[in-house]
Amino acid sequence: MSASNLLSLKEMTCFAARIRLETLKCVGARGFGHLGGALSIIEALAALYGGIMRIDPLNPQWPDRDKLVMSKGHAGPALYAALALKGYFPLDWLSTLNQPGTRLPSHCDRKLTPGIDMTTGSLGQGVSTAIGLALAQRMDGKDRRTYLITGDGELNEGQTWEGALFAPQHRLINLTWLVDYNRKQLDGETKDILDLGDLEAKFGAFGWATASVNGNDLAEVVKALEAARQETRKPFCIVLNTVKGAGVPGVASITLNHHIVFEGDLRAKAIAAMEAEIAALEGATT
Ligand SMILES: Cc1ncc(C[n+]2csc(CCOP(=O)(O)OP(=O)(O)O)c2C)c(N)n1
Repeated sequence: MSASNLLSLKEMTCFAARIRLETLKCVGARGFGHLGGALSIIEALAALYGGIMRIDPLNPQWPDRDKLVMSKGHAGPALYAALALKGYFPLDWLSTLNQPGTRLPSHCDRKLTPGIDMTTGSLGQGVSTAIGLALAQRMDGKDRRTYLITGDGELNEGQTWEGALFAPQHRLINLTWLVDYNRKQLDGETKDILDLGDLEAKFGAFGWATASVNGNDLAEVVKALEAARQETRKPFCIVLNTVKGAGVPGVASITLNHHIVFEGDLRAKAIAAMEAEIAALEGATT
């Protein structure tokens, strides 16, 4: 898929809603999971898999593909939902999340799941591996990009700042780093644990080209990703200002919604609301 295959905003909005619904069903099938931080990055995934990334779902190992490192590997269910909807594997795999024998573990594993480019879960390490992939693409003379998604709490890891220094020095213009600035981490608010302050200014000072957008607004996310693709001098960091639990009020309103029990009324209402939203969206587009 190339940039010319970019979905329209309406199509992408439906795609995002479908990713959100399948994420809810996926975590819902297990009854618990990392739902808050999966929901906050749905728009980023809808944009990336809605035409920004050059990929071929029928050939997940295509050597000329763009790559994604989901460094916040606990958000695997959202990525699995996007991959299943793109046809990398059957949708019914989603109901096997984190169960014995599954191809979909709670954290991303590139040896188990078609379409997963890097194994992640130990926070911070995805920054280094994404830099390695971007460097390798350049050394191979490929005009390809690597996309990296980290959390904001993940930036507590010193390793991330080593990567933030390395990429601009080595002019990794094919690397785009999306920071999910949902302002919460596992056990509280990021500002109370290690305050990141003005992240865009920090990355700018490290030598990155930057954008700071509403990360749950598809149009803004797409615009920033297109700007990243046009950038010719610096790696690009997009600060996604998001809501942990975005798009699902029952989850967003839970103060500590990093890893939650998702069953009963909460699950039923969330899934019904998403199904109604999709029916309305699809009704409006036909
Ligand atoms: C090195 C490491 N330390 C601790 C953890 C446990 N852990 C998993 S998720 C998480 C919080 C991450 O917060 P953030 O990056 O903000 O993720 P988000 O809120 O976007 O889900 C922690 C501490 C881990 N996976 N890896």
